[in-house]
Amino acid sequence: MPGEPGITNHTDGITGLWVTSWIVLLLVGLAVWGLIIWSMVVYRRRKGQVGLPVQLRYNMPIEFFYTIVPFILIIGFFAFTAREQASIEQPIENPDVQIEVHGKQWSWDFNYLNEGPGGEGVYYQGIQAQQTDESPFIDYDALPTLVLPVGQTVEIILESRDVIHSFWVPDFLYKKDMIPGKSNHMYFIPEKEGTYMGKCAELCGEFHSLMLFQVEVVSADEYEDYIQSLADAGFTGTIGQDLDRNQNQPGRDAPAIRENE
Ligand SMILES: [Cu+2]
Repeated sequence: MPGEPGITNHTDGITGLWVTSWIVLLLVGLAVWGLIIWSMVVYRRRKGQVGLPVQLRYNMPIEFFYTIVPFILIIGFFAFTAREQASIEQPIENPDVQIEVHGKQWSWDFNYLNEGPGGEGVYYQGIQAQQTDESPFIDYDALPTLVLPVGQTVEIILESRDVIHSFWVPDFLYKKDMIPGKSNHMYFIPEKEGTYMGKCAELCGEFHSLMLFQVEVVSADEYEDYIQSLADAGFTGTIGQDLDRNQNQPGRDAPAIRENE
């Protein structure tokens, strides 16, 4: 459902599409419901009437009308959706921040590319949500956290280490699958500082429901501090495909052959 305006540079357009579609569809619904009720009342069986009413068919003007109008509506919905999606999917050249997100049963790894000492990247390895005995039954402090700088262009590269997952931040009004052996991309500008919940949106095994994370959109300074804290903790470089469960994906080198055998 539409939330606060201006969460990312895409959310207002998506909200507009959603709200406008509902208004149009409710108007169609009101017309249809109105006509149904009207015909039920006006043409109801009256006292003393027997047999079937006059049977009518082949009213060309009406049939033409109820074929053409839905067709125009469908074309309209398609065109506006395609336009919105094309603008969302438009790659951002040279994004300010490039983050590789690996989905894994049942958590997330984040590689902040070209950051940290020497630009070799810093990384964060998440663990699956920890359950607790009391409400809210999840230890939010232990959730993997993706940190993004507000107002900067972001590219998220989506990868999977095992099965299909889906990267979903509900407040961003967009989700995309993470498929083993294939890289997917998301491009956006986070425009409002805050903490947003994220989750896996593709049933991926026993603890799919605990495959949660948080997104923290922070100021540029706080973002740099966070990157520095990862570097200080020794999480430099990136963690890549060597942790993937399947090492025989298309486009990957064949497994190394051990010598002396
Ligand atoms: Cu998953």
